[in-house]
Amino acid sequence: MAGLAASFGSGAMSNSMDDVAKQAQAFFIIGSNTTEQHPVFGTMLRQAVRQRGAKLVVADPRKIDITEFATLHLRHRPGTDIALLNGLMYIILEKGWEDKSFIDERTENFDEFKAAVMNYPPDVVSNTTNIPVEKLYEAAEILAVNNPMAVIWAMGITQHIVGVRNVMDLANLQMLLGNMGKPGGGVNPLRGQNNVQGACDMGALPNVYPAYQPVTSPEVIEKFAKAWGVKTKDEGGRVKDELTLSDKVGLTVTEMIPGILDGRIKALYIIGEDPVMSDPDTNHIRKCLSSVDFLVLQEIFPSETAVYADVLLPGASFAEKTGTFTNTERRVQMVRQAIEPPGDSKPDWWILSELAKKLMDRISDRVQKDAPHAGWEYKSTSDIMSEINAVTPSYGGITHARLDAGERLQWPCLNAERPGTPILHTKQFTRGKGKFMPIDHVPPAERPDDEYPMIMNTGRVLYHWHGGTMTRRSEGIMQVYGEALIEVNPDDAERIGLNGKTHVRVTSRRGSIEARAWVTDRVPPGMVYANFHFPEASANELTHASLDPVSKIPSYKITAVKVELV
Ligand SMILES: Nc1nc2c(c(=O)[nH]1)N[C@H]1C(S)=C(S)[C@@H](COP(=O)(O)OP(=O)(O)OC[C@H]3O[C@@H](n4cnc5c(=O)[nH]c(N)nc54)[C@H](O)[C@@H]3O)O[C@H]1N2
Ligand SMILES: Nc1nc2c(c(=O)[nH]1)N[C@H]1C(S)=C(S)[C@@H](COP(=O)(O)OP(=O)(O)OC[C@H]3O[C@@H](n4cnc5c(=O)[nH]c(N)nc54)[C@H](O)[C@@H]3O)O[C@H]1N2
Ligand SMILES: [Mo]
Repeated sequence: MAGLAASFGSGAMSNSMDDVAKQAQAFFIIGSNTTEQHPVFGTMLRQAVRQRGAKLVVADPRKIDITEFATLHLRHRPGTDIALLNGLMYIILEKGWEDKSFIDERTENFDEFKAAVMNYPPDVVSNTTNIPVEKLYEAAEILAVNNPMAVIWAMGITQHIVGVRNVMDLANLQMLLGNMGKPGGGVNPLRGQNNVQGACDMGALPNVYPAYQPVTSPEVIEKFAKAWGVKTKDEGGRVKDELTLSDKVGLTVTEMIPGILDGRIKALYIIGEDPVMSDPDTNHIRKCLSSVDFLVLQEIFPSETAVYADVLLPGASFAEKTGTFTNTERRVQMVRQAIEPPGDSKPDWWILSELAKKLMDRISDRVQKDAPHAGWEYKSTSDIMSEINAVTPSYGGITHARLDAGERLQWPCLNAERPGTPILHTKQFTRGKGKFMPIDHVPPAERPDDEYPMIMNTGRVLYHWHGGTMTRRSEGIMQVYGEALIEVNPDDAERIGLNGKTHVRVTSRRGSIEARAWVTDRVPPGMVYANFHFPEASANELTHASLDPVSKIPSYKITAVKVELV
């Protein structure tokens, strides 16, 4: 079933927030600052712990707010999640806590996986992770005997050179314990941007069309060529390459921008991203953006990136347009226009269609105008939804009319008669049997040394949103959190002589920032934590563009730095 193709690949939650919060006997939150970054779900989880006694294990180097509710907090070294997980699975196997019938009936490759895990006995793991052996046993027991147990993660797991391996190892854990395909269990990555799930579902990825249909597949190319009226054969019936849709896998953002300096990218069209704030190694980004021949930026506010744009296109904000967002649990939700867009600004889909039509004029000889979805002639977003229904199997039955009537739909929803799918993999995995993967620990790309002896971890705070283009415009928010703060452990504060002084300078191999220190044991000794909400002290001046080889996500969470008094 093509619609199910997006299991681990697309990174949607296998379960729903509701069933996880109401039915899990235990939660394993690993690398998610849930109460600050997903406050609604965070509240549901806190209630589950307080009101019905669900157990909670948090694995996070920082003492984030949710650890106050935790049965157990594992404060491991950043970048050692695989060692930690393998260590927990070693203990689960040693104690015979694995779900033998699930493993037999629903999975394969168990023996190879087990052999890899056997290299992670508790004492070795304790050394790598800095977690005492007793705590490893305690955690393994909580996670294994409380069934079902839901795994929940976010960027603390994925933003590493081993991001994909981390996720695979979490899938191993859930298969080992038989926690897949049932309410209260599952693998639950919390997606970040309000519609990042929808963007991925619609093929805003370099390798797939909507619903994760590969751009390299001849049948898929044929299907979309037919829908869009792209002639794949010339008059003589010969297949002509330049007439077909491309079967080449494109570049990720983290490849495009450096690609400018290699001459691979000549022009950029950026919609709703602020790479000067959000991409790693800002100096390098500035250099790339200064060298690109032509840059179009579609934004709702002037951003740090706007300085580099040749053309600015004013987009309308979420409150000024109608359409759908798809959230982290694959639920498609209507967003209705509440106010008129100011000035000349227009909804992003409208700008994009007008641009596309102008480009289409130049290739009109290659387009069959009577094809069902040729020509970008949308009058509203419900026209776009009709096209989505036709070419995107998992969204086949998700229409504006059904959503308007109050139906709550989670994909896959193959047709108008079906109700949607709250839980994936109930009977089998997308590929049939779930495959255990042997995964080994790999040290981070950058490690502390004599010159840069500390680690900088980065992320967000409750009050701000990424580059802060939106939240720094809100007076109330600025009153509560009006400048970048760098979390510094009290031991380190004393060592660098912060006593009475307020500001620190944090320097990496790529840059330096100065900001006020927040002396707190939220961070362990040897680690500082910085955000990227303020241009005058953005963590990304310091980060590096080491990427996960598969997902190409930057390793934002581990940068070697030195910390000094200003
Ligand atoms: N208020 C607010 N909410 C947001 C956002 C925002 O900007 N502001 N952004 C949204 C977006 S796009 C996203 S992607 C999400 C991000 O949501 P999160 O991923 O929850 O946010 P981060 O701040 O990146 O924090 C990740 C957590 O991982 C921990 N961590 C760091 N290194 C490691 C490690 O090596 N191993 C483990 N296990 N943990 C580690 C950090 O201490 C932190 O608690 O938030 C979304 N929600
Ligand atoms: N150091 C470090 N860096 C990180 C991360 C980290 O944890 N650490 N996290 C990374 C992650 S997970 C993410 S998601 C990125 C986020 O990085 P970005 O996506 O670059 O940041 P945002 O601020 O969410 O959005 C960019 C712009 O979109 C504009 N915008 C808002 N709504 C609309 C709209 O409707 N239409 C248009 N056209 N524009 C709009 C906003 O004004 C904003 O300037 O940052 C990444 N960078
Ligand atoms: Mo994100």
